[in-house]
Amino acid sequence: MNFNLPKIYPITDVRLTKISHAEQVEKLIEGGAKIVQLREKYAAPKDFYESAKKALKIARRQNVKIIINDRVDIALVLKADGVHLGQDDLPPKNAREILGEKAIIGFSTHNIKQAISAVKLPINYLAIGPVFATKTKENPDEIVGIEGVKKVREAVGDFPLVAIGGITLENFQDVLDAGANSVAIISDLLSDAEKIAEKMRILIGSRKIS
Ligand code: TZP
Ligand code: MG
Repeated sequence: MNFNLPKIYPITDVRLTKISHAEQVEKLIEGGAKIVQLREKYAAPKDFYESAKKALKIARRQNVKIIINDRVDIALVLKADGVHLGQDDLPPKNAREILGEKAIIGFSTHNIKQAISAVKLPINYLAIGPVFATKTKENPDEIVGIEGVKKVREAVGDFPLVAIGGITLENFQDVLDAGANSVAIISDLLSDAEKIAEKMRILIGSRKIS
């Protein structure tokens, strides 16, 4: 279940960017993304399937991994690289049975207790968040802050850890310094569709914006 988690983990959002998942993936790859999660909370499953298929085709050409949010069925049928599941989604154990040993399975947690339980599951990484306030997620859990990331890191040893929620080009390095292997970012990276590739490059180069 070993998997090298890229430092920057972008997640798509069609409502925010007003461009397709495939176009977002294209721009993110142009900026150097090595993994992208496709997150779709509003489209019909058929439409998400169709748009994820296009995004996956682009990612495959560039050897970039695609993780599907929520939908194990879509990940399976498209042979995506994996799935990202929340506390109320299909349990990781069942997703593992469906997708097989090679699939990357990520699992969201929102506090220390959930994070400690998560390391016993057949997952490749766990996510903790929201770290900071976020407008992207409906009904977000309580923010955990930088201190929360530090505590989770201490509690889970060297288990692959993604931090999410309110992470920006300004604060992402602090979150990595607190012990996250990777930062998942939606709005600060995607809010201006014209700047996606440029921001991705800045994040990967770890340079501050001027
Ligand atoms: N899970 C916890 S916070 C969040 C999710 C999906 C939203 C992150 O979006 P943003 O815009 O980077 O705060
Ligand atoms: Mg979910």
